[in-house]
Amino acid sequence: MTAPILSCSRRLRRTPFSDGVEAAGVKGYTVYNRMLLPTVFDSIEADYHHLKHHVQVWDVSCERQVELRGPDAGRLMQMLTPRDLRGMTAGQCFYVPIVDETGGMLNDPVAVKLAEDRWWISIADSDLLLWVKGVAHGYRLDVLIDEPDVSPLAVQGPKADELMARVFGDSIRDLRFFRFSVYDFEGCDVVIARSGYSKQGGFEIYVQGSELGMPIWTALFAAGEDIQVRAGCPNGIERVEAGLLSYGNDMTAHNTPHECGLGRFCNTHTAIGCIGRDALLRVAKEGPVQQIRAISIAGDPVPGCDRVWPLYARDMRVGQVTSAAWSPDFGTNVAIGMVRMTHWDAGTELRIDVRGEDRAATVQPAFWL
Ligand code: THG
Repeated sequence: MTAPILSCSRRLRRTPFSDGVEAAGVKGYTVYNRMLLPTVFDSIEADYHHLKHHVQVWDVSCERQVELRGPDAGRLMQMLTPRDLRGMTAGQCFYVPIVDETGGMLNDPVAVKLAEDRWWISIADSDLLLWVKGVAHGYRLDVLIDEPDVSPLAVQGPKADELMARVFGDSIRDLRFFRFSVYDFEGCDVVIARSGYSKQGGFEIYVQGSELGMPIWTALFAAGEDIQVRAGCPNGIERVEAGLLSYGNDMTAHNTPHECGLGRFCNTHTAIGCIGRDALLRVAKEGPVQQIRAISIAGDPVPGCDRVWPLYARDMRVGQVTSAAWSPDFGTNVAIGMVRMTHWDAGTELRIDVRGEDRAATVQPAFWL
């Protein structure tokens, strides 16, 4: 039987770079924020090796921006997250858990502070715009909220600095991690941050205006021919090795930031105004009873993880794996799971049900990258 296809229509949005992605031979997509997100070009393993040795250009337009504009923009931003934003200056990016009134995770975006009264929330895969608009309306805040025509294009890999310097000038080498600045591209101002959904280093270009998309895409490929630049995408192996979480897969609104291992991005005591603050103060005092862990799975390469794989200690359910892949560099299956407190210590040996197949799984002391 051949695999079913995914039918595309206008509801499944193309991006400003879709023509380039298709010309580069994209072999698979997922849907993210109702937009196309490539998942594979050559093979996931070949893409992985290339990402770790060269440089790739990723169409991550699906990381949509929720823009906050107006006198109450900063106040609203702090209502959304338990991370204390008082020390954040314009030019900085913060990875911020977004929580509801129960402390449940609604999204795990990157907040971009453009100015005191202007922010972008670079969202993961959930309809955060609706929550933000609802909060602003309910509290009668003086702020405008919309999804602007901004599409991130990531440049990731060890040669990212070299490629970006060729297109945007040598000064981009001085940009610090999770900072952004404005650079010139053919007379247009472009916001570029040193960030991205890999641990290989690189940048994210926030392309403002769809018509600027293909010119920037084409310029990057023209400039990087001799350094093996390729079209790529967030890599399913590398991001698990790195422990980069995927909202909707590794956590949902049923999880607190502490369960997700995002306690280091929470300052719940000082994040005055955060909607989930009281709920989080309660759970932070007790501590979570389950938490995200790196997990190895023994045996042959596992299939793609398209559903929860239950974790057991003998016959007792103690957690679940939600992302997994064969790691060529580490010679084992790497995975991200949520494990109950009684069994989350490093070295704990568990069993996992991989689509009906019983395998050995081990809780790891840390992620691999
Ligand atoms: N970049 C931008 N927007 C995004 C993502 C991105 N939106 C969707 C999704 N990715 C949001 N999720 C993440 C998850 C992890 C990180 C960024 C966004 C990340 N984490 C680093 C880490 O955990 O090591 C660094 C965090 C830090 O030190 O502040 O980068 O990738 N624009």
